[in-house]
Amino acid sequence: MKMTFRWFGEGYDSISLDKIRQIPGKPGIVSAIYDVPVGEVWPEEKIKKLKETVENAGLELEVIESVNVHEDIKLGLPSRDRYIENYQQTLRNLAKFGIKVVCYNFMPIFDWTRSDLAKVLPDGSTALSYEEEKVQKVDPNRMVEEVEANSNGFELPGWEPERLKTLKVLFEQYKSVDEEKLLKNLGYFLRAIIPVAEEVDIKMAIHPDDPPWSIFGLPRIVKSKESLEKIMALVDSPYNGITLCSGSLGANPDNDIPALIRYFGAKGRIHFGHVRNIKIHSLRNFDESSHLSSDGSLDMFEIMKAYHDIDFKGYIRPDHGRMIWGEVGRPGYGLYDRALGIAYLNGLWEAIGKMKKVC
Ligand code: DNO
Ligand code: MN
Repeated sequence: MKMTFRWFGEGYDSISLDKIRQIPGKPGIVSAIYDVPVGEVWPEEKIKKLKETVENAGLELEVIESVNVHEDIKLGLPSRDRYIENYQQTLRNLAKFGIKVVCYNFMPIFDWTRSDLAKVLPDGSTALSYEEEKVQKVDPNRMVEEVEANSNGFELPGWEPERLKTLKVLFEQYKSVDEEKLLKNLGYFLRAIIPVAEEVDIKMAIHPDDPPWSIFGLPRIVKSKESLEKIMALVDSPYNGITLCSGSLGANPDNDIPALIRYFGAKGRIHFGHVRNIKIHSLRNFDESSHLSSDGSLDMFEIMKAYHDIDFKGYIRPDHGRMIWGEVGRPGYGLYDRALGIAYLNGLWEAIGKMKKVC
């Protein structure tokens, strides 16, 4: 297992690499390029600069999260071929700089969705939270305004103003795309992308839908064991893999996270693990909690044990964290709680390994 930490890049993240380097175990960096419009090729010079910035700080960059997929690809429009070619070229460019894993998602229009970006928890910390009633009642356009107003001036991944400007048109276009069609469009994309990924040795890792059920009437196809199985079957190659996000999939209690890790891990299909906890209050209502098992609904020991048992050699990162100790920053991506998450996950990992030697 290689522990990592998401960093949004110079000018996009208030946390410096110097601080990340001081987290116990010195995690690797997971990052992306944000000033290239979705669908365009990531130029070599920009990738080189990112790589050098990370390495000059004494850290490693082997994982990209995310190379976003243009909506025309998800919608299956004729223009998709041009964007797919660009995506192939981006992979080739990334490979030249030692990138090993590319995370992406196939969620229509929105990346993750929450009803509250700063819900005050009983201990005074704030966290991202999801209440089904609030989300389903809201007009998605209003939601965009609220996200912008509450994001502390940061541009949140998946909520880029650029993309959101065209919201109405997008909703109209998705009227003719059901889950079956969306899966077909993913298949079309993967059949073009995976051969390139194989050629340049980059593992593709799809991130589950967050939350893992339909919102705003949009189709969702990455939400359960069955749906992941279908996606894996679209192109039968280890390069067609998964970012197993415990907090996303785990929001549906029917998804048994340790079992999913064992199942897809044994097939060599998990390349990236997002390990975070959530507290489920009732069906489709949850808060993001600290990573600690007893603070949430997921058993982090069982999750880390499953990774240990499959001898996981891929990358892991704490996912979102709460805002604690007065930190102000990008919702979900503060330094302190994620660093605590790393210390805890590393602690579990060490204990699991040492217990195995004793027994
Ligand atoms: C949610 C987060 C997401 C993720 C993207 C990946 O659990 O990890 O923001 O980064 O959806 O494309
Ligand atoms: Mn995640």
